[in-house]
Amino acid sequence: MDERNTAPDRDKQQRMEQARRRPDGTRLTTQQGVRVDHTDDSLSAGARGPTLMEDFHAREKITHFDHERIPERVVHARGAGAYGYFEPYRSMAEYTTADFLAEPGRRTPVFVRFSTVAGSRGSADTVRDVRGFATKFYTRAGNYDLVGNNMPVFFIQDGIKFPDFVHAVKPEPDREIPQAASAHDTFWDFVSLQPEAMHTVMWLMSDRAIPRSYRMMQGFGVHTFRFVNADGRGTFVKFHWKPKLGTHSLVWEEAQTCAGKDPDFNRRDLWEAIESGHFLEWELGVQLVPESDEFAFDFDLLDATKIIPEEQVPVEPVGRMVLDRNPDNFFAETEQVAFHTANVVPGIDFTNDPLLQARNFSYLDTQLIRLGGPNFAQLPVNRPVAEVSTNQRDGYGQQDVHVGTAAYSPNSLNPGGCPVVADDGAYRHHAERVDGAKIRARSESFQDFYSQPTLFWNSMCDWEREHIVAAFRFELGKVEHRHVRERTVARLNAIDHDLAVQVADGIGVAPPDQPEVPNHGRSSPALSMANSPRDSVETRKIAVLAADGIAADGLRRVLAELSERGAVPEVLGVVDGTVTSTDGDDLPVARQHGTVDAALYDAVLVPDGADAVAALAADGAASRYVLTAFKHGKPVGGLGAGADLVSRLLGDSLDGGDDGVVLSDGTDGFAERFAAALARHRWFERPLDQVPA
Ligand code: HDE
Repeated sequence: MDERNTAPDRDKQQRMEQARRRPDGTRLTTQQGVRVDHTDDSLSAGARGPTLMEDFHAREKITHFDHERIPERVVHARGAGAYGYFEPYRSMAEYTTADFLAEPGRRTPVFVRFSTVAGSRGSADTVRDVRGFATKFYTRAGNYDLVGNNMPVFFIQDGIKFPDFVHAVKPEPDREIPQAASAHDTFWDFVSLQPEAMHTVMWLMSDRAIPRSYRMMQGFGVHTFRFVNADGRGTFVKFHWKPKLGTHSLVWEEAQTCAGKDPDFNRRDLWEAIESGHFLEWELGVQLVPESDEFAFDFDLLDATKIIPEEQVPVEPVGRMVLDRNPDNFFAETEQVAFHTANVVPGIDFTNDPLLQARNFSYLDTQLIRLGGPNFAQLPVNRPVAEVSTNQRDGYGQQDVHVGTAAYSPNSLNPGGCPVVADDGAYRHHAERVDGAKIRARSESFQDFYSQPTLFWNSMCDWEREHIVAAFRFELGKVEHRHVRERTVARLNAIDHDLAVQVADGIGVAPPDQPEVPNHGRSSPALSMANSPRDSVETRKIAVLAADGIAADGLRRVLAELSERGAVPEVLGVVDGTVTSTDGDDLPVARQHGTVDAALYDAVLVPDGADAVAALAADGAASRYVLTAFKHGKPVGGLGAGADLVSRLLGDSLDGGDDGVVLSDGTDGFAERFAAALARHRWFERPLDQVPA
């Protein structure tokens, strides 16, 4: 292997290794390294007497415990992270001096944290919310943080509105209800009064807000950033992460079931994928806009509530990111990782986007309280692989022992006057010319709030629209104040009349008579998840229903073939343990089906075996697997007697034919057909209302 390509990666993990503490072969000690032989009873004056102050072991143990918690993140409290690397396909030197983008194939270590936004640290993963997608690149020129989301736009245009927005979406302050949900009055009150929010609200009501997996969601830098090349030439840039497995989501009913049956659904999926060697992969792409085109669009590049449609400026592939290592300790790494939009490296600069400018203040500020002082950059997960040499000293939790007398610049007392202020490789701010009167006002160029929400709506396919309307009805149906429902419908009418009427009909509000403005009719196919790649079964989970009397022989071959293609079948028993097989060789059960749910799987398969199928047919919960999987658009498979049961359960729903329901008498060719169905992800075209589940 090319040493040059792996060295920085090895560096980060080697450095982490110095911090890792393993229990292997150790003896229990105090923090001072004094060995302890008894940790079950306090030191006391007699067996029934008072505990003694001098019990330093008990005091240290309890004191440390008392201080174990730190404040959770004020937003994005719930998250999960992983390490990996980024490698460019090509050099971007024409546009940027960014060292980590300079050389094809050169790996830069990364740590990524995915998160929800509104919920507390212990909230469920599958709530309707934006997902954070924050990447720390440990580059040789310093840490670069790309702190993005899974949606390309944001609710507000100016960071000064962020506290208002977050207060509106967080649980209502008198009763602290609801947890991790936007379906309540204060959220809808705020966004309907703040029409700049409507574009992101459309994304939030779409299935993008309930990703199937972190591995199957896009990431966006959201703001327009700036590349700067060696000649000092700037180029506007928008960052995109495209998942190798395509962009796929749950449906709302499943998301709600997951929140109860497995609140850690996305976190577990991330962990298990890496542990099983199914590493996560995204392609980094950029939309590049020359500075001369700054005003070439009918929106402002500095407005974070706008996208640049991909059909207008294509996304150019730059490189790929692979996540291949789980953290060793959630708190030390995932909780203490500190991202900051102002962590930039030479070649990457900001724009005057007023949302970004506020973020450049907020992230450093928030870490000071969250991580308890100014030395959090020394924590193992945050330490750069680049050399660090500052004149900053002392502070809580200082880890470094700075040698020498002069902690200032310039000095002549340290050897060579170090640390010297050097030109080579230094960060240089782009010399953008700025001139203006001090005013507190929103730019005129930020005032079009509706064209892009309309573009988004127009770009959705039928089932995406149905899901959006259902989401609005659910959320607004939870809003107590009628005038808030009505005002929201009025806002929707400025996006699309049909959308407004459909939502109004579902929430008991009078539908608007006529459109507020005609729909402009433009669309952007890249926005529809229906156009995302659907060609892989990798890590797709199949619930295989089992009971005594299963025909395991053919089934084993089918499951082996599906596993070879990368799918993950799991045998769910009516009872746990093993099920007896018609071939006499018992089949191990992964778990009892009541401990999980069809919502946690991508497909359901009912195997052959008359006795087994009779037992499944008599078990209402097992039948529900077939019915709800079908209702949620998933592939359903049946072999032999299992195929008969599926036909019976789905009855009339199958009349028009359904390629997502794969039924077969024998096992020949079954795995291939089932895999093709699985790769497509969902059949949302099904007439779902007729399904009795
Ligand atoms: Fe954040 N945001 N944000 N945000 N944000 C935080 O920083 C903030 C915004 C995003 O996994 C906080 O360390 C302001 C946009 C992610 O650790 C805080 C504004 C985008 C994460 C903060 C925004 C994001 C955060 C809370 C408006 C997408 C999680 C804890 C000006 C581009 C990072 C922390 C992680 C976290 C402030 C808007 C993404 C308080 C003031 C837009 C992914 O600093």
